[in-house]
Amino acid sequence: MTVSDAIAHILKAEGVEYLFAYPVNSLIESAAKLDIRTVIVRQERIGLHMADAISRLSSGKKIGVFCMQSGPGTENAFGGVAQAFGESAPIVVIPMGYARHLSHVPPNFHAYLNFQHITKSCESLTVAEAIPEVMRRAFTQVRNGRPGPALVEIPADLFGENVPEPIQYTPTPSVRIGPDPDAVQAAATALIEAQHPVIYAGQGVHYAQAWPALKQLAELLEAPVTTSLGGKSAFPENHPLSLGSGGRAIPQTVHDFLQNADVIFGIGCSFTRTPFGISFPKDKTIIHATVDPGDINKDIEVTHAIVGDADLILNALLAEISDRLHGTPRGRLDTVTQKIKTIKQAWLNMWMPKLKDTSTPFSPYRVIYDLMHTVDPDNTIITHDAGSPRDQLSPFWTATTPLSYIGWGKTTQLGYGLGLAMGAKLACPDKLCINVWGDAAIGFTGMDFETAVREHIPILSILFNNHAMAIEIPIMPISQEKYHATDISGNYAKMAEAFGGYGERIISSNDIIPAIQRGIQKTQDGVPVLLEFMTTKEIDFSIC
Ligand SMILES: Cc1ncc(C[n+]2csc(CCOP(=O)(O)OP(=O)(O)O)c2C)c(N)n1
Ligand SMILES: [Mg+2]
Repeated sequence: MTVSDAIAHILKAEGVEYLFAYPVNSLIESAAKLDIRTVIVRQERIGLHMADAISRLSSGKKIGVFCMQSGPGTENAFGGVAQAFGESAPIVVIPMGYARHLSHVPPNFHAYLNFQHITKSCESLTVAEAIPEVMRRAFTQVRNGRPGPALVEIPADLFGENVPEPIQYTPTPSVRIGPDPDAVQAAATALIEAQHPVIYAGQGVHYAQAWPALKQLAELLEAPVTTSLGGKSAFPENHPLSLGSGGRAIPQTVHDFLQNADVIFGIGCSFTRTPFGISFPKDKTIIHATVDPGDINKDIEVTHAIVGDADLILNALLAEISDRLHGTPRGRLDTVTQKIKTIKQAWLNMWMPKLKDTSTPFSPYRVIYDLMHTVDPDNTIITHDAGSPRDQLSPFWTATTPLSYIGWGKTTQLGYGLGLAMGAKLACPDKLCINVWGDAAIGFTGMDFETAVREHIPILSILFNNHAMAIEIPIMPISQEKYHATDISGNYAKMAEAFGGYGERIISSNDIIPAIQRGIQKTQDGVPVLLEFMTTKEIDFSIC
């Protein structure tokens, strides 16, 4: 069996259903032989983003895989791998390398050398018979500990070489790390003694599928819960204890409760300092629970640290705290939830003029509000893009069920959302999968709307077209005045139609809801939809 066929067999054994790819890479043919569905994209980034969504939406149980050619294909994939690394997404990337006699000859691009800093593991195959162990190492890395991309480069001359049969390959395990009992005791004491605890959940809760345990602990402690963008939807945002999520823009509730907190309990999070996440107030008792010891004291000084799987940690804390409280909450619920309700209502009232804007062009906030009240949130998966659409969507979107929101922002590549929505639709065909983006973002990856059409991936794409990079206007006044540096243009509804999808341009606020309803119907008929909303150059964000 050739190396290429052996890899396909290993992918099959690992439960891989899709191979996202861009030619040339002989794995494409080998995968198709074994009925692994190949999805050919229009540029490498999108294939990586789709693979990323497959992994995220299965909590890392199904691994997204992408392959591409040597040289340009591998060079062009850099952004997608870097984004997956930034977001700790567990994907396997299989570039073809130059033939071994050329691998180290300049200026040939060597994946092994160049992807070291944006992968969890990075290896180049040197002899054919090593392929089972090389793949075993890669899959073990993506399935265990902190997730991240694993890269296996296959030099072009090795793809066709023979691997001794039978191939010895056992699918790799996923092992949960349990917490130190002493650390659990200390954290339980701090949480019970806290007068104003706040729980901050990261995407580790999604990967551990620790949603029920998180809810139980919050209810037992009667503690409000916020999340990172990556953790958004880990806790139902329609729950009376939900504060909403934290990104660059945050609901007032997140700000006020964190300022007044005495103890902040971060679960399944890295506490990474980023402009696209919460800035935590100083002088708080911090309990940091993470799967990666490398996170501890990285950005924020912690009082108590617990290392392990989020579900095991939460269950250990639940057992301990429940024991100490004799299984019953202490009667704080009404006070806490009433305070959340009051702050939330005042904040929403302040934003209502924008959320219900009737002007022409209308505010993007109006589209978000109408979208949220038109879709069935429990059966929707939504993602933002970089820039204003993220900061407009994330504070106001109420994510009700786990993994119904794909949040990101450790790095913020314009155009990431489209591939995520497409991958989400493949992973969850019965859900309405939406990406919300601006006209700058579509400039990066919009061509892959054609992939959605060709591959029958009926997503709902919501575009805010304001013919500008509005968010940059305040910081580029001279270049804008002299050379129109923040102006951009395009008719993207026509583009969607030209690709064979459904496109509609919406100019009046009265047409927003009917257009969304038409769009949803089209997706149910199997047609990808792009709704192009002509919006204001809105740059007011909920930055508290
Ligand atoms: C690949 C990449 N390059 C540059 C940026 C910086 N950036 C963030 S948002 C933005 C402009 C966003 O414009 P648009 O999507 O049209 O939203 P608007 O502000 O107009 O609502 C830019 C240039 C980025 N996030 N990603
Ligand atoms: Mg714009």
